[in-house]
Amino acid sequence: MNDFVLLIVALIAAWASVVLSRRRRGPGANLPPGPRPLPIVGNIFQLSGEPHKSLTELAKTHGPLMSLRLGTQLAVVASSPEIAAEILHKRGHAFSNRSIPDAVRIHNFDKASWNTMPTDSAGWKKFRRVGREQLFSHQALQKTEGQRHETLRKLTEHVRGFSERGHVMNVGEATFTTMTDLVFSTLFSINLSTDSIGNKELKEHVNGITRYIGTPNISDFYPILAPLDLQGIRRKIGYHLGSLMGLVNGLIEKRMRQRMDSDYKKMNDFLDTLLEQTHYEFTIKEMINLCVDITIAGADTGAATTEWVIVELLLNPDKMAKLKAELKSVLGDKSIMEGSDISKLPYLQATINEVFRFHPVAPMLGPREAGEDTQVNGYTIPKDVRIIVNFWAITRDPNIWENPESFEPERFLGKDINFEGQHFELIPFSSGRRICPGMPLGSRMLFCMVATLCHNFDWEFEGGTDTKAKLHQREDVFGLPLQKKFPLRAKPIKV
Ligand code: HEM
Ligand SMILES: *[C@@H]1O[C@H](CO)[C@@H](O)[C@H](O)[C@H]1NC(C)=O
Ligand SMILES: *[C@@H]1O[C@H](CO)[C@@H](O)[C@H](O)[C@H]1NC(C)=O
Ligand SMILES: CC(=O)N[C@H]1CO[C@H](CO)[C@@H](O)[C@@H]1O
Repeated sequence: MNDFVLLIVALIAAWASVVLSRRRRGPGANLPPGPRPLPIVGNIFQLSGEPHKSLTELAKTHGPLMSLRLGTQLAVVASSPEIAAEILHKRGHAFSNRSIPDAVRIHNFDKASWNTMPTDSAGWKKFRRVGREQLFSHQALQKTEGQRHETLRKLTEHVRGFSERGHVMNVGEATFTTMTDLVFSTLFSINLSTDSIGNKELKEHVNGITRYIGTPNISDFYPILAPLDLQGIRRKIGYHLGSLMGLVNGLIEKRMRQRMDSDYKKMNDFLDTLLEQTHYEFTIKEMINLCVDITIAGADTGAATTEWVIVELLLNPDKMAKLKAELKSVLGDKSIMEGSDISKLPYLQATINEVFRFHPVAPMLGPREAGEDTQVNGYTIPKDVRIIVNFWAITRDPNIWENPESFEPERFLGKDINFEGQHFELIPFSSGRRICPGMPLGSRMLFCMVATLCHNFDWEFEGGTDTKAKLHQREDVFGLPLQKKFPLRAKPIKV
């Protein structure tokens, strides 16, 4: 963070800090322990540009439930499976609202977005219901199997092009295109061709939004300064969000015009379902937000996870060989995997579990807020406090995982652990009321993308087996999702 800006901010905010901290930390407050806050700035300087890692370090000293002061804001951080279960599950109701980053308070998006509405609002319940019924249920997923097959076929064609030319490719870009293609074909029956300009634009907007949303920032630490938008984050997000909303709005309007034609042939996709208005009754604004929400939440997360899987398999050729052997024996000549194959592929499942542990794309899940004063582990968490479940700390805890710093899919073989939210040592999609609704679709697509890329191609890092090429492969950049610092560039070789 820019120290100069922070200094100015600190001075302006001084009075607020004093007033608020008197009110919040009054006598009788029984807050969880935590690092001593400095006057005014609190513990901000103890967070680096990689807050998930700094918080993991702090928890080693202060324990799995600690409190921090970030500017004038109080935050409570959970860093163990037991405390995560208390917060997400046992006392889930009290902690189910989002703490909304200042950055998304724009275009009124936060008022009607799936990701930010309170769980007891009619809007959130409606979004949740339409998602469950039309996109993520077993039945809905069966209906869209063909679309996934088609996007995977396009991915294979795209990669084959590179292999035939002997070219290196950017793997994350291809997986991102595949995920957005899937989202757009499922929602709007639209074909994004693998290299069209529209897709570049889309990626720019989605990345522009996700890169800034996850980052803690001054406006969040000092809400009274938020209107000033000192770092310009809200403006940047606003531009990208506005563009994405405009794009989706255009698609909806076009469809509405088409539907007025007497010879309109029903598409029977998600958008048609929304427009039928039979039992959901969405406003146009809600439809736009819903589709934008799904695009933002769905495309990057799945794409980044797939990229991490390929990176780890390239760094661990023996694991890649094991996976390829399993794929060969189960899929044989079939080049594109289907959802129903997943259960026959235990090593693939173990590999994906290990990547969810080793490279969780949402290392601190989604930020929450305490709805009322709540007792957790003998401490009182006051109303309105920001709640962070630091899943990253859980993934790196040697008391839970043997050799947490090494990539070992084998640790999951024969173990009854899955990522669906019942095992709190592995919660990449979170758990409880607000668990990622896209998990059934996201995980299925992830399995199929990884299998398709590994079954049909051998891969080589750009620069070959040179160790320098491998050196920085595991470095990440904080954001939502947690992305690779240097994009994976690798050469596919058709098998
Ligand atoms: C590997 C893929 C994915 C991962 C790891 C992931 C993870 C997460 C996490 C950790 C949350 C926050 C939950 C919480 O607050 O506790 C979340 C929320 C959400 N995800 Fe996902 N997600 C993935 C894919 C998807 C996909 C494919 C979709 C949709 C097509 C999706 C839609 C959403 C939505 C709408 C929310 C907001 C839910 C709410 O606030 O109520 N996600 N996801
Ligand atoms: C998308 O393109 C494929 C061929 O690449 C075609 O078979 C399919 O019908 C197209 N879908 C739509 C909705 O245009
Ligand atoms: C969530 O937020 C809404 C609206 O601000 C509020 O009415 C509700 O009490 C909150 N619920 C919880 C559990 O925090
Ligand atoms: C802690 C912090 O200041 N995070 C980010 C705030 O936003 C800027 C971009 O505007 C980032 O560069 C900072 O890392």
